[in-house]
Amino acid sequence: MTHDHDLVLKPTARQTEAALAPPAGRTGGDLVIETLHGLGATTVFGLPGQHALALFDALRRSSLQYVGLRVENNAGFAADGYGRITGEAAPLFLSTGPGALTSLAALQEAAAASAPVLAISSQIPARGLGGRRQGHLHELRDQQASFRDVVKSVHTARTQSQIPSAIAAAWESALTVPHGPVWVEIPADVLAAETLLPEVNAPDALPEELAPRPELTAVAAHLLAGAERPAIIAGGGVVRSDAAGKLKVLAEQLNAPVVTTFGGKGAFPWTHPLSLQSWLEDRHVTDFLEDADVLLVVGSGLGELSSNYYTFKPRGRVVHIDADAGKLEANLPALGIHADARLALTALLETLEGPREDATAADRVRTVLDLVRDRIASQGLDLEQGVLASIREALPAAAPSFWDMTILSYWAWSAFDPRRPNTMHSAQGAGGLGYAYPAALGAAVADPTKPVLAVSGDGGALYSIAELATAKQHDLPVTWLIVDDGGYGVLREYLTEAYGTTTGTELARPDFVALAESFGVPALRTTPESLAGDLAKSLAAPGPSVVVLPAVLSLFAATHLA
Ligand SMILES: Cc1ncc(C[n+]2csc(CCOP(=O)(O)OP(=O)(O)O)c2C)c(N)n1
Repeated sequence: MTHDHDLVLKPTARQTEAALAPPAGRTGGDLVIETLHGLGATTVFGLPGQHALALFDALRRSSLQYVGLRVENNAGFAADGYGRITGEAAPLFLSTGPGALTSLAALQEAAAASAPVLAISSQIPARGLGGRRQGHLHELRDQQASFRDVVKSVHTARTQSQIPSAIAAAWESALTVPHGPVWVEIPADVLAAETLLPEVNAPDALPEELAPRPELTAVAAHLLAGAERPAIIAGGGVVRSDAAGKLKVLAEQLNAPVVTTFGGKGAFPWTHPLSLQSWLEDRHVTDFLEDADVLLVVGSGLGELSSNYYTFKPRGRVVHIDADAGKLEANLPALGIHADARLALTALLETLEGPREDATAADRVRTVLDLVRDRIASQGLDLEQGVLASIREALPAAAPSFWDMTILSYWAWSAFDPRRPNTMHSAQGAGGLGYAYPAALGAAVADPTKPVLAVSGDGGALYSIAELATAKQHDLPVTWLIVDDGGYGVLREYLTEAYGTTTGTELARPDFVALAESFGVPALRTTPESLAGDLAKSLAAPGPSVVVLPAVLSLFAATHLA
């Protein structure tokens, strides 16, 4: 059935005039750029290659800002950081074969964290597609196959006329909830050939809304209204759908305590009387959640880290809202509601009638948090808590922070107050090392008015050390805190715990301060005592900086192993 009365199909006079007289010297690369521009992109991340020359050459003719990184994996992380901060699809230009494949780990994180990244890669010339082994440089038998398991959707443009549609479809896919990375590939000859096609004008891409089914929210609202001890687990979906405000109103109306997952940091105010913060790796919190008679899980898949390593066994009814249908009931039987967190919370607020009174909720929350605090205090980990407190003191409330797979981050997941929604990010989705610094650079590109903090260990820092050059080239206001403990500290702990000794974890390192300075990036060595002041100064200074903290930090004891 068509609804052609709804559409204006006749080109305007200006569209016709422009279409009949396109500028000369355009290529397939220009069609890509014009489509991206028409879709609203302003910034492109990437790294050029021989097959992608026309793509990069077309950038020169456009108003799009280009930020080149030094390794494709880092470019992917930068696009992820940009996508998380802006909520817009972040274009990532890659070349065929090795260039494309080097981005895979970053795209895995974007997929796990639902970050909208639009990867556009070159491909061998079209006549070689389909597995013909013509022996092109960078040739893979089936390049797409390497990405299909990682990204949300794969799109190919075999001809120039397919370029606008392929990119618009990919854009739509990246921005339909759950957001995620998508993959477009275009053969080198299609990109390079001069085009006779008119300039791409107003391409359409309308991400789909995912509203909850009313019969399900009716049941969910009924359960919550009648609960005696309701509780809420809020995940990254709440932050991504910009629903922290709705969640706060709902929690207050229900008098329901809220715990935020590591991906959902900032979804609920840390110091709110109903806030259980994010102490998910603590048995006291797990016990509290298990005791809820109705548990609302919103925007979290209740995976390993959100379920205290799958030890969490709720006894009440579970209402599970998630935009990813594959995650509904993947871990627990529940009333599953396949929906965007914001729309589902809105539906619940519209359905619930009046507040649920509960004079004890805030007291029960305080009791649990006291138990958690006492347990941590008994472990003699003052250094770690002091370092986290210094970072919180130095970091402005609105400034984003990006955390690598390092011991201090595992502390921060549970213990750091992010102050605002969508300010604290890590690679907790896929767990790929080297995320923090390039993602922080992407965030600084997205909003250069705020300082950004990246936190890495010495091991993770070496994954992205080359990006000091990118930070310098674009004068990005990122302060990089490197905690140098002489090796892969967390694996040193794990190996020693499991086998009594450690192997492969001790690392020779550069002098990070001298190295940063050689890139033209100001750097200093600090101590736990001077950290707060040194960080605050570095964050307040314009442009990039590095702060190195030599320290051996320990993890807190995990209760799921007890
Ligand atoms: C790409 C990738 N490779 C390997 C790992 C395994 N891994 C997790 S943490 C870690 C060590 C991190 O060391 P460092 O950055 O120095 O931080 P620390 O543990 O010392 O605090 C490694 C190798 C990983 N998560 N990702």
